[in-house]
Amino acid sequence: MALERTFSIIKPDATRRNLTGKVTAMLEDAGLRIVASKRIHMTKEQAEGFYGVHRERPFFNDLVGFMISGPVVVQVLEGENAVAKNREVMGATNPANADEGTIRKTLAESIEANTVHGSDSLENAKIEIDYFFSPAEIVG
Ligand code: RTP
Ligand code: MG
Repeated sequence: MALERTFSIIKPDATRRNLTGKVTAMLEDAGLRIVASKRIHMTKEQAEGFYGVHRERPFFNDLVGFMISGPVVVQVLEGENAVAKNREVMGATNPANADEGTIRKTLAESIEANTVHGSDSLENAKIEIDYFFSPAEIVG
């Protein structure tokens, strides 16, 4: 087992419904430690850059619009197999397909307003952490 870091976003649908603490508690209950956290309101340019891999997807403009519709909480999570563990506790992208007990099954509103983002690989985790955090902001 490897100690990993992954990147998480508590999305605008969750901050709007005052669910920051509830989502964070579900991450902690899954064995993940919050080693960095800040509440920000992304600019359009920041969101477009972050989701650059999805630029050609039909949902790209809607997704960027949603992600800048309110504040988000960006976090670095640390733990054994943190990338896979976070994806597991998040549940499937579409909450209708997510397993019982997952964050998205429990809290998400729709396939777009799905409460959380989580890095899908260790390689992307590093890129995404560096996109939002300086090393001094992460305290393990
Ligand atoms: P995420 O990147 O947010 O952790 O989610 P994911 O890997 O499960 O999903 P991904 O395919 O990477 O899509 C990124 C986000 O785009 C929105 N989405 N909307 N309208 C749609 O069909 C659609 N599909 C995806 C969701 O907010 C998804 O989390
Ligand atoms: Mg993704």
